Amino acid sequence: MGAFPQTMYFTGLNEPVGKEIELRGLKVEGDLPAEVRGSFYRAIPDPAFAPRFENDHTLSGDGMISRLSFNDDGTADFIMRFVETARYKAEKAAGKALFGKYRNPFTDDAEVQGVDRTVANTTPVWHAGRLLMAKEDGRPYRVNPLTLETIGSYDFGGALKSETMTAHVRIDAATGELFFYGYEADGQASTKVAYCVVAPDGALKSEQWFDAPYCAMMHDFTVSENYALFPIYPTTSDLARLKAGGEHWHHEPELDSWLGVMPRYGDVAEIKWFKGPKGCHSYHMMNAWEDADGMLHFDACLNNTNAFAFIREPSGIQMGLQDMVGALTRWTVDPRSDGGDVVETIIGPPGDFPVIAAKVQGKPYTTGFMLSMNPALQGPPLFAGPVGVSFNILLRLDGMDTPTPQVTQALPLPPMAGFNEPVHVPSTDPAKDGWLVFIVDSQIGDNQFTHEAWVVDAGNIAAGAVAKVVIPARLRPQVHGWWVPQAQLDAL
Ligand code: V55
Ligand code: FE
Repeated sequence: MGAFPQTMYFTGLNEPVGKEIELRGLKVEGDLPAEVRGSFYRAIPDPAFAPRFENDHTLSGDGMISRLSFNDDGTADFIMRFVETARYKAEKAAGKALFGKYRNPFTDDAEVQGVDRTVANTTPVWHAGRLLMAKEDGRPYRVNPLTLETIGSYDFGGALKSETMTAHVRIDAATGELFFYGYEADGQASTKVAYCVVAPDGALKSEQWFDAPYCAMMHDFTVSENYALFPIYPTTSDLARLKAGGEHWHHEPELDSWLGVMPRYGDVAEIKWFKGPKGCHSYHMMNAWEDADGMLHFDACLNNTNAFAFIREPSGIQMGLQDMVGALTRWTVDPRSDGGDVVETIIGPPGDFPVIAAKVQGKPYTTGFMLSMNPALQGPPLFAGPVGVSFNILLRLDGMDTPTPQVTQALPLPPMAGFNEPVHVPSTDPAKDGWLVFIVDSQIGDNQFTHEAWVVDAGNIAAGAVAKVVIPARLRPQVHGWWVPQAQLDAL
């Protein structure tokens, strides 16, 4: 077996681990709130085999899924398994990597041509009693939520036509419907986007295809009470480049961004395109919502370029992390108009991994949470993840339904420590804000790390963890997570 490249993507906390884990009866320190009963699932890319290309990076890693569950006896269990994708199984049988570059099938070994090459590494999605490990370049894999055994590639019982499903779905808590899309829906570098609505029972109710203005990395989208909103940022793909063995994505600073808006139960022919600034990019949106005047607000963690160096560099963009400018940014449009330009307002700090309570998805909302960098940190940050440095402060924002949201609370970490994306756990008391659960990684020595699950009161994040579970195993950085209440697991 070859060695992993000694780049930032495979060293330090990013060093591949490749171990499946089963830890039972872990001690829960502190006071675990009674309503934090359920399972916290996480998606972790972790390549089982050294890549065939030196410039490989985090996003190609085989999907691992972990489950932290809180037990009746006051202990916790932590299990983690590979998602046994067709790609993982083929490489395991060969004892080496067979697939080539990130999202470039033209660089694969001839023997795996036509084999599903998705790695199911981005988000554990829970809907209608099914747990899906999603990655935007393919269809999701269904996983047993109790054992984490892989059931197989999932296509909604044969109903889904799209070859892809996003890792960023939206669920309307009031209707129980799942909204998602798949881009490059019929192949590499295609402009075809499939927009899908799934009934609360898991049946695919509708799938409609439309053309994006160009083939863009459509990582996330939003749904408001009445509209579906599709952002297009100029990180683009090109079939000729792929065939020549190039990178899937280049960022194009001179290209316009767009926001496509359509009635969420409407026809894709009704999409109106609103123009945004050139060259910007966002991975994640906090929410979209309609105000009393019918204006539509789209709140995203926006940057002046793509946050990933492995996308900027092949694009010829000479920009370091220090040149990146970002902010929680609101695009406002009138969905009754025929298009035009978005109205852009900066409403919060730079950062990413926005989190809201499931019940305010798509609705006017007061509170959001996000991760950011602490400008007052007294020492080095933790170097890890696809950007190279971990977020080290958790922020709470209030007044999200006003033109001037404010950061009202913060939880900073010490130097050499970083957050993974929190999940929100609702409170049974509607007057309370619920809880945030997440893993904190800390570097304690040369290539030595600790990993702790923290439970924090969403109404008082500055107080820090009310309960903690030390995970006695080496963990790689997570991408996204999901919280599933115990009652929904008991109902299986
Ligand atoms: C992201 C992650 C991906 C991916 C594309 O975080 C974008 C953004 C873990 O995989 O394939
Ligand atoms: Fe994401």
